[in-house]
Amino acid sequence: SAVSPNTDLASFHDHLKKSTRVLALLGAGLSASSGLPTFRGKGGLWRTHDAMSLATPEAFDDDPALVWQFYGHRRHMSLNAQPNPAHYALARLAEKMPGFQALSQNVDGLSPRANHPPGQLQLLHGSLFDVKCVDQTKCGYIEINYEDPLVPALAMPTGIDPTSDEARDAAVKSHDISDINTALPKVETKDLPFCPKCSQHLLRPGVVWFGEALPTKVLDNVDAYMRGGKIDLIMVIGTGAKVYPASSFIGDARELGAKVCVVNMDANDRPPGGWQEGDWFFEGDAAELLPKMLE
Ligand code: BJW
Repeated sequence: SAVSPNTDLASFHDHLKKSTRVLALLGAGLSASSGLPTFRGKGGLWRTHDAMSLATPEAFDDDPALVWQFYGHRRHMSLNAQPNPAHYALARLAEKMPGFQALSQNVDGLSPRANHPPGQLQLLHGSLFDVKCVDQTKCGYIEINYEDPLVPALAMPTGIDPTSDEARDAAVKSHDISDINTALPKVETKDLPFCPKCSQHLLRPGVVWFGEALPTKVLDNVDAYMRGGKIDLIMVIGTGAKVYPASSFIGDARELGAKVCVVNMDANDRPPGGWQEGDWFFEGDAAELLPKMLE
């Protein structure tokens, strides 16, 4: 489009100062400088494992061991990562501004660990540390669990990241190039975590997979916020904004009057529908930019 975004920090500060109702849509780029890979970025998480092949209920039905190894690895990396200055800056904004809500697509637990007030943080895609029975209709068991490994079988004995270059090189070296999972130890279904309540079904990560609905309570909270009147600003931070329904909240906020401010390493990652008059774009690492933007 002919519209190009504003890149001037002073005008953003002026607008933020006048704002009382502000949203932030958060994505994997927020946690990138904490050392957690993004989904679709360079060297991304799913370079050797296709997103669609692991983050779906069908994948879990087909090969629960592979999917649990993937999530066991993600839990391990997240627990060993630290919140960065952007997580803390957003948590401080929430403390200062009661009308600020962060809508996070991240499941890594870093915003909660930066003491972001829980009432002002909606975890759209759940959490790696919620663990639940696959049968949420009859059984309904759910627990919060930070054990690492969750069960002994999910310990990675070699310490090799199954999605790493190292693992890929090992697979290539073993001439088993067709099977990039070579570096993964074989895990039997019986050694995976089972539900302690019904003793019948496997436990699964409490995240939202493709084709699944977002948590009802979270969607209700977002709805209630959107019904609360005019919105001054939505910040779109470190997300490709390609995954529905999270991405649709940007347009919803625009319709309620919000100006859009994108913070991203990649200038090609525009908001859905493109730039509009009055948008801001700040290019770079969220961990460096957010503290300056929100101070
Ligand atoms: C930096 C940075 C730095 C890097 N600083 N920036 C066709 C059309 C439209 C929709 C659909 C369709 N086909 C299917 C759908 C629906 C589907 C969907 O949207 N698919 C699209 C891919 C097309 N959506 C769903 O299925 C959703 N459910 C649903 O629709 O339900 C309907 C329903 C209703 C009622 C009953 C039943 C069903 C569910 C979506 C769930 C998404 N889940 C995942 C996995 C979560 C668990 C896990 O973590 O494994 O969520 S997918 C994955 O994508 C994850 C992320 O939260 C999400 C978003 O990714 P994100 O955060 O944007 O990451 P990246 O990597 O894409 O981007 C990183 C960005 O950061 C980049 O821009 C970088 O440049 C930037 N960056 N370093 C600043 N330092």
